[in-house]
Amino acid sequence: MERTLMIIKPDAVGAKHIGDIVARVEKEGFNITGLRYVQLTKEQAGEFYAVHKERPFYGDLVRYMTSGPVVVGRLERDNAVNHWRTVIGATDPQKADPGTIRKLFGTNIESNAVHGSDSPENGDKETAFFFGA
Ligand code: FUP
Repeated sequence: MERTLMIIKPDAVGAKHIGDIVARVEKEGFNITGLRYVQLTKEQAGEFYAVHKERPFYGDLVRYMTSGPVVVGRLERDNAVNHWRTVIGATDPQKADPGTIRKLFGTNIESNAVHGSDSPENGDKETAFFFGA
């Protein structure tokens, strides 16, 4: 079964949308095979977003992702990566389609409510980062 990593980011946790988002995950047919409430360290957030290290927004992104607790989840279903990316919508909530999680609960391109892996390979890698192989 394909896997993707969900992160409910600090803005959405702070705004009490954990329940809404987890309910949507189940409604979309995912099996939740791991779920954890965590405060990321700077080291963890920095490593998780290492591919963006050279980007101008990296420092702010790491600061934001450690600004409060997050919920990480391992989501499984067929076509998990693409299905979850469709459900969450575009990176910038203002450009996201109506009904997507980022449109519903995101604030801006940084505080965009949720994460989803961008390929099946990264789905395996990112879920292993938090839940082991
Ligand atoms: P996505 O795959 O939709 O999460 O988007 P990216 O991998 O391109 O970006 C990862 C995260 O970096 C985004 F969720 C938010 C942050 N980001 C910014 O803060 N500013 C930008 O211009 C682009 C991304």
